[in-house]
Amino acid sequence: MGSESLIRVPDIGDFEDVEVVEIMVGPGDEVQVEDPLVSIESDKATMEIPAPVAGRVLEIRVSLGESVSEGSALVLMECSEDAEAAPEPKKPVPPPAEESRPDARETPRPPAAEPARPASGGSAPEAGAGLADSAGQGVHASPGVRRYARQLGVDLRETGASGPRGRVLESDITQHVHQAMSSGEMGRGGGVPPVPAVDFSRFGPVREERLAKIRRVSAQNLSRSWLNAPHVTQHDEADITELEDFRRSCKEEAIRRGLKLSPLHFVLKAVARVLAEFPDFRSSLAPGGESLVVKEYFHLGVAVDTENGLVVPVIRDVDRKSIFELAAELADLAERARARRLGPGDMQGACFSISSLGGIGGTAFTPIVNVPEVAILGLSKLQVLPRWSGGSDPGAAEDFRARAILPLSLSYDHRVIDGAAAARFTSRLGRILDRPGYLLL
Ligand code: CAO
Repeated sequence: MGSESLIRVPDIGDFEDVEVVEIMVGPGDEVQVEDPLVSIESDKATMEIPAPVAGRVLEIRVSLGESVSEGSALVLMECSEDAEAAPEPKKPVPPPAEESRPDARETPRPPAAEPARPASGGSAPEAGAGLADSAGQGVHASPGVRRYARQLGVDLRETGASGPRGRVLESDITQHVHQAMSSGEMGRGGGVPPVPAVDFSRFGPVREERLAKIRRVSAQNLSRSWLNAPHVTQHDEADITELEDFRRSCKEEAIRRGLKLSPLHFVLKAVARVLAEFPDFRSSLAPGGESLVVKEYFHLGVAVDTENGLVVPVIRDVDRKSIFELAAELADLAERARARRLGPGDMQGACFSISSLGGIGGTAFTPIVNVPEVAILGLSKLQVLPRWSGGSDPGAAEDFRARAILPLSLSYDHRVIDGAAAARFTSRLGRILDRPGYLLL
């Protein structure tokens, strides 16, 4: 086994607090000397930090969107047995004047590799990302090529890589877009008239605030989902009076376990159950749109509201976990999402998502499907409402009972799911939530 090296930000001239915009490697990746590890972006330039040694990536010590300066830890590597000693760090190379354009870029000197110090408590932060990962982590491409891909909404993992040592070139992206357009994949959304720019300062004082990276990434993903999938939302409700009684009866046990049970934890379990009966809802359209890929796993994305924007971490194998396990896992994922400590792996692999605004308010909404998933369930705030108990006289006040009603809003991709199937899905979900004992069957 080779020695360990902690790769830090090298001498990058006058730049400080520069944002990490791409992490091109992940734990386990083999890298060669000069392979790009991380891309950072200042107001003036984008810079790639290349590997100073060959070896295997052990840990990512930086998050997307994090600000770094010279000396900040980036990546822990295990050096190859035959790795050469790291080159001496060189003096800063100030960017030439013409590179102060917003799209200018430079490649700094290779960073210094230093022997890793033992961890001093606490785990290192992992890479974070927005809604869906389109960064193409682990794909080799220059910052300019990555920017070009971002502008066109192209996932680098889906393009060819005809450059030396498997690097993606600009021409690979252009070719990918041409192919997608000619196969009709990008047809929807094409020709959307741009929103005209308005000089708001003509009407009063204004100020401009830069959007957080997560918000910028999710804006792109949400637009892509909205433009590609024809959305319909099915609104329904579930009577969760019994389930609420049961939840309250579990409160002390939950506290003993250091947890808080919310209706969402039960809905997760019930959704996994309904997904088992409705395979189309856990499918994706195959490229070309000629067939469905049905997933035989029950990994569910849960939208988490953070101060930097929306992220959707994924709970795996919901069907195999207890309600307490789901509560613990969601609490951990939400905490890490808010601390920007989610890794890209935490946000991949869902077959269906849930977005709960129940803790905040509202009676219904239309969540946007996290494409290529085909459906998403929105939960609004439960209300205690009168419901007819089925007595002979619907006009009699005693035939109305106070019930805890949970509003459900299921948005779906109408290319894959019909309205009747959606109505059956929410009815079945409502029935299971209405009689939580079904979850035991
Ligand atoms: N109706 C009424 N109360 C509800 C509820 C519902 N449907 N769902 C949760 N609550 C209650 C909880 O029981 C909790 O009550 P207590 O404080 O008395 O224990 C309170 O509301 C706050 O719950 P929570 O939101 O912290 O916890 P959760 O497990 O229900 O949800 C999470 C966790 C991460 C999903 C949530 O915090 C969150 O971020 N929601 C926003 C998601 C979002 O922004 N979606 C919009 C995306 S656009 O499609």
